[in-house]
Amino acid sequence: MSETASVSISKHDDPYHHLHEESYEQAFNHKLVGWNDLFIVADRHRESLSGSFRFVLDLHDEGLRQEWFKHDQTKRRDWTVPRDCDDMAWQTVNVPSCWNVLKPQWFYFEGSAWYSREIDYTPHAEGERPFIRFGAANYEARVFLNGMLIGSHRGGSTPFCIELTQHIKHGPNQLLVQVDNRRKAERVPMGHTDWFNYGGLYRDVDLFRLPKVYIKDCSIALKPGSNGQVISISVNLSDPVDRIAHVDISKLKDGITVTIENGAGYCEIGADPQFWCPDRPHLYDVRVRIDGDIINERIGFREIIQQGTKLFLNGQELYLRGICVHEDDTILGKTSSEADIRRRFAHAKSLNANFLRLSHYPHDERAAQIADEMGFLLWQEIPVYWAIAFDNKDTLDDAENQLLEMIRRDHNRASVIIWGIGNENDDTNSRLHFMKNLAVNARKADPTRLIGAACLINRGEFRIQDRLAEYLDVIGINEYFGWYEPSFEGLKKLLSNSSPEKPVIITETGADARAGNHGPSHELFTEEHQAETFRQQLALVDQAPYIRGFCPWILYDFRSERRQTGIQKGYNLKGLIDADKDTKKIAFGLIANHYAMRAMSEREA
Ligand code: GCB
Repeated sequence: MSETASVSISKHDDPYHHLHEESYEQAFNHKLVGWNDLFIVADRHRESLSGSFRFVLDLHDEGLRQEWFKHDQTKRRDWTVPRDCDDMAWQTVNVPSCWNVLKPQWFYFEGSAWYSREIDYTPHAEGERPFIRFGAANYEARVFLNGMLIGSHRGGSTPFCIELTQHIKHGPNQLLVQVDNRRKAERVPMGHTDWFNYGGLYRDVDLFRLPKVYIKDCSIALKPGSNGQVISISVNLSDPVDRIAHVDISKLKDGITVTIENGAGYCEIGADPQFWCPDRPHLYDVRVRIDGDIINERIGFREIIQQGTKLFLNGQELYLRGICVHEDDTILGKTSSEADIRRRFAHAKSLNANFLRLSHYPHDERAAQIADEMGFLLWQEIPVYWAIAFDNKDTLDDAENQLLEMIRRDHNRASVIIWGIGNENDDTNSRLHFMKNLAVNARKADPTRLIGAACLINRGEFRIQDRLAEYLDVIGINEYFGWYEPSFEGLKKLLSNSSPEKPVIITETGADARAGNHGPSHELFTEEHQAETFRQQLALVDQAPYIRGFCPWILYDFRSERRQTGIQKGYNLKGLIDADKDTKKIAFGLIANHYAMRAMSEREA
């Protein structure tokens, strides 16, 4: 029996119902879209839906509680009942963007916000299937079209697609998107990170018109273990139909046919492609065609393998001269312009690096495309960062989905050689189970790349030791000797106590320095101290033959609310370059010289 003594009245007729309903969110936790809803974008024509949106912050989730998305467009003077939402009166913002950097009073906002715009739709072809694709929304998004929830998504850095065919009408359609960037204990990442929690639709939004049966995914790569002589091609269609796919790899092999049965086809062909590598990033134009659909990709053929403690690229021993980078900008926040991405790679080039760790979440998809063109090797990762609810099945599903979305998005990019499945996670049983699952799934989804994680060391015994290593191809180590642990004695012990069976990359090391702050090399936060830390690090690390890569933390200073001293002022200052993305610190030159010498001695060897 109800505890409230009121007459029974349907919630739809009760104007006060939402005031007392605390489980309102449940109604919106379905229609989850994920990795299997993504389609290959390649060079497909996209109609941009980015640009001007109406926007409002929604601190109390009134939009969900009161179902704002059901409102029609009636003007205020014609309302018959009062409303708390009038999207025609909201402010206008430009998408993509992070709301935090649009207005000073929005800087710290963590919660729900709503985006609204019209989509004017007229079909171009009979039977076309329209899709909306979001480059990313941090963290959770719920998409409503014409008053109905049509899809929701979790995960702040991967794309998602929703088919509109059943929901869109000819003429104007009302699109509303709720984006929620609240940090939650069961999410990936959870509450505690060393980067800023930007919110919003911060990557592009596009409309795609796909044919009735379309190429959903297609992967073209050297077959592992074939000595670079076999190319494997798999094609998956949107529907379980039989077709023939025609594949042309320009200047290599034309007229390849792939028989597709029940929506899936696979073939292997003998070939002798020119390899893709950082010095000669050769890309082939590849065309894949079925009756009614066609895509063009640019593919580099390369083989990355791990053998014992060594890495080989196209049969050549490989050392990774790396640098880590975040997506962070004083003006744009987490939104990356193409110019910004190109500047990162240009700085990496002048550092004489051949490798970037795109930390700590999947970066803008143009990063891997540009790395393919410019010849950089990449580590891409998902934000399984520090503490995660490792024993929560729902959290594992979320992490797995983000991993598979990242792989789906970028598996044709030659530059990506390592999928990172986590960063500095405590070696507990539940974490082992969780991350072992991720490793197994990543390998199954993509056998052409290595699996890595940035691990912690055994602090008690100063040894490289993590039970997860058994499931990895590459062991990343984050160590901060010279900074959080001022003495280098621990690093000496660590290096001599360890005899890993797999290659180790120093996935992070560094020290904070404020650009322009000079002083003696023992004084913390000076450029001299940072440079000296790297000098001593490199001198020690270079002696360990199993260390096959070095990745300073980090290219640019970046926003982090954890950093609140008078010198940090909300910034992590471990960049080799200031947050202005221009002013180089002393350490930049030191590492650039070191990498140049290393590259030269490798060429001479
Ligand atoms: C780490 C984390 C990274 C931090 C860095 C630091 O180990 O992986 O996200 O920003 O240390 O500066 O402390």
